[in-house]
Amino acid sequence: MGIFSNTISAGAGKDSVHEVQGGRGGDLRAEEKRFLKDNGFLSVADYSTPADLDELRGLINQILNDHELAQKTTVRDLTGQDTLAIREIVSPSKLQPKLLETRVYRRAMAITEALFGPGASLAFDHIIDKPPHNDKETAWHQDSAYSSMLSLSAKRLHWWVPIQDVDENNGCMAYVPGSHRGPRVKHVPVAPGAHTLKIADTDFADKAHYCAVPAGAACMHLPRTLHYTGPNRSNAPRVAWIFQIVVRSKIPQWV
Ligand SMILES: O=C(O)CCC(=O)C(=O)O
Repeated sequence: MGIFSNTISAGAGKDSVHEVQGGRGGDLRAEEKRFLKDNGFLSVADYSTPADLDELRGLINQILNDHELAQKTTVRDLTGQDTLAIREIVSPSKLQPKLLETRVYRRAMAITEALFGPGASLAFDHIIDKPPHNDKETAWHQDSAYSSMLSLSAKRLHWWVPIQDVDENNGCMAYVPGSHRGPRVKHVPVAPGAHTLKIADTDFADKAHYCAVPAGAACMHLPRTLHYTGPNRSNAPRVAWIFQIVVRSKIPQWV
């Protein structure tokens, strides 16, 4: 795959190669790759151009404003209660396939293929919406806790793209550096009968690195990286589109 500084090439497992002009290229810089490999996460502040962000925001807001959303896809509360304090909208790209044509997504495909090789595809996506003045946290967890397949198919990169600025006050991503190299930790449901999992013993939390980033930035992590987002104490919703990209392989590889 050809990667040029101002051009994205993302074959995405198809024969055709899409190209997008503008913005940063379709590959990480050498120091970013090193950081991701060593720490199991990376945030890229200059990921989107203003036009890229407008494109993404428009599509996400269309979904959020759809009053019949709950009839079209699974909408659930990640707190395990029925308050929608942390609203998860499952598979938004099935509701709005144009999400997969955005420059934000195509650049992510190109970057994932540049890291792991050709044949990247979408494994899962969701939107997480934390309403304002909200004391609920997305508990510490590893994505690999949700499926042993996720540990085995380790050529995966999990992307988190906020559509507003984020910091510790409104629930930015926090990661424990180096945790991608550790074991899969024991998880328990966040509430009795809940789908969402958490790690009960969070001694490691004081080692966390909080990624305060602007709207349209990209945070990314590996399947075993320990991560968390805090409460949204701001006056505005905190919304992120999250997508997991996989290059299927029998051979695990951590980057
Ligand atoms: O947005 C959030 O609150 C949590 C996101 C998360 O846990 C993830 O992307 O795996």
